Amino acid sequence: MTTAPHVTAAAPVPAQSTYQSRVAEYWNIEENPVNLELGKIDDLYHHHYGIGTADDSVLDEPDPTRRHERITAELHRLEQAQAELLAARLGPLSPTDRVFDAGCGRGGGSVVAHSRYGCQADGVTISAKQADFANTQARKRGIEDKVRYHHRNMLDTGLPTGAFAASWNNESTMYVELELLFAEHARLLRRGGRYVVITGCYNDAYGRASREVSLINAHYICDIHPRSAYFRAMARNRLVPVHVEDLTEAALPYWELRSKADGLVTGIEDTFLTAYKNGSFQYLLIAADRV
Ligand code: GPP
Ligand code: MG
Repeated sequence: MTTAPHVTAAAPVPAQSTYQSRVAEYWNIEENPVNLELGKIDDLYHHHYGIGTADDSVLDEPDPTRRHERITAELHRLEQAQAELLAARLGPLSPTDRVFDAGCGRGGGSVVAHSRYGCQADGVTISAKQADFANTQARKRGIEDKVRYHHRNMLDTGLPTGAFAASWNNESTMYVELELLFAEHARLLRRGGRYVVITGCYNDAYGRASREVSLINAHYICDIHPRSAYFRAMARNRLVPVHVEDLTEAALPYWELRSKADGLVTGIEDTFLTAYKNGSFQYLLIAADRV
């Protein structure tokens, strides 16, 4: 007697969900002057906001061209301060250490970490355009052997297990499920490694997501998590917070200045200011140890 071979066709699994493809599309065509003009000042291209006291005298500059240059430089200085604050929490690190930049954008954060510690960095972005841009920048700096960018999904990086001394998300967690994200960070980090996130989260004490939080979600095609979700998902993935800092107050001067920066505004500025001021939205840094 013969039996028919039992063939079970595996259900096709998309490498990237429709949502992820839409997000990639956004970043593949994104060319906001607020990102490109700030970045080209010193070839450090950031996709996050700024913190700290702003020098408002730039607004009083009488010459229009000079005024625009000074506002651009001041916004960049505040964004750079944010990147340095995050990088300072990653260490101590040595040149033999590897770090992982989840949602690396045009690459500025990895360059900041490498410049500070001499460490090797791997950045991952879902946008092929951003990965190409960032690798071109690394080549221009002559650090392409130390700082590499990959067009990959931060939830499934293919990078080696336990190989990283530190990792971070700088304003990129709102694009992914936190449980999946932190499982990947916990896999990549060595025991005792450091994870740092800076993020906008909605405030559980306010209630649910406010109108402003929903507008921010629609603007960037993201899904801002509540503050509680971070701590729950970290606890379930071997990430133990060692430092938590509310940066909401420190974020206001950047948004006040950006809202007056003709030619750089994107239209989301007043929404951020309202969301921070009405208490529905918080700008948070969490540093955690991988145990
Ligand atoms: C800024 O990137 C960050 C995001 C798009 C993620 C959303 C962040 C939250 C805190 C909700 P960007 O620098 O590309 O934005 P923009 O073009 O507005 O400067
Ligand atoms: Mg920006």
